[in-house]
Amino acid sequence: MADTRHFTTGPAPGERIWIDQPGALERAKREAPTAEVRFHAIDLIEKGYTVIPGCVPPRDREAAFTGFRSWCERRSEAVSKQRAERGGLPRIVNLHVDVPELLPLFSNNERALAVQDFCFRYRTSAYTSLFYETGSEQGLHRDVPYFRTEPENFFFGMWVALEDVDLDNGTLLIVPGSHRLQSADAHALGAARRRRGLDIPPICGELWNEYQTSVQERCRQASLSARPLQVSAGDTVVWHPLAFHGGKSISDPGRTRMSIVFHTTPEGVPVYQGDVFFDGNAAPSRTAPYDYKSTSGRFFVSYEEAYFS
Ligand SMILES: O=C(O)CCC(=O)C(=O)O
Ligand SMILES: [Fe+2]
Repeated sequence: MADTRHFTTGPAPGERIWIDQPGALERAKREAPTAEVRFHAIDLIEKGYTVIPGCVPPRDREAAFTGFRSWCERRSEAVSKQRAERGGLPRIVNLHVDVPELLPLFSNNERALAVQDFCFRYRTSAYTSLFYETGSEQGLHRDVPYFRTEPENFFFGMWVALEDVDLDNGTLLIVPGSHRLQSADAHALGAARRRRGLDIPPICGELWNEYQTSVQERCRQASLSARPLQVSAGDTVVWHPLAFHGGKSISDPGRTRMSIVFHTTPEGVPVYQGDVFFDGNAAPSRTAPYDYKSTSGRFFVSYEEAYFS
């Protein structure tokens, strides 16, 4: 079922996602196909994220748990080793390629897809996923240095709660309005590193920290702070590519926070990392080199297998 596609539709070079352009609110009100899509598009434009309640029915969540558990059983040695060494199961990258029961959380999540299709103005595909047994407990950040699409800012975080999330089991944290803040100039950060004789690798802790610290500082100046998102199993959160977000630490160590986040793009949009994001001279191709597969009429990038990260 591998389908190496080169999509001929998709954003043009230099195109900006319409929800970031002047007049976006009016356009959302005018053009949204349904009241629900209008509501969530306005949320994304104004707050930089939206919570879509009750998107995934219990049977899809149960199938996801069963698929996850049997994947763990098939790899019981590796799983036990990870749990022992890391003090818990680390996040799993692209588990959806090994566990087909996870795919409907993306492809049948029609209400969340309708919002993204409308906000992209293109059909939504899945680029990667992260499966969490416990919360990420990750500091506040923007995803853009890891997901530098061409053209820029054509992705969403599509995060599905597989169980209820409250203040004790590691909610998502999001800073409302942070998607509209300036940051340090990423190309200037990269150029400063080059002047010190260093290269710009795809993943660079130093540039990442400099960039995220600059966003944190802008949030402080604008008096914007992080909000914990308490959600119910089956809810889906969609965030803007520039939303500043992270994961709260789990205060009840006995609990889990099962969730999966898909990073979505319009079909055929390539995704680069820091070597393009921080390099003003990079000239990325606008053609995605990936093999896509399809399920229920939706494309997702296919990978060899899932891995711990
Ligand atoms: O699930 C979380 O806690 C955060 C995940 C995240 O930051 C991401 O997928 O970009
Ligand atoms: Fe993130």
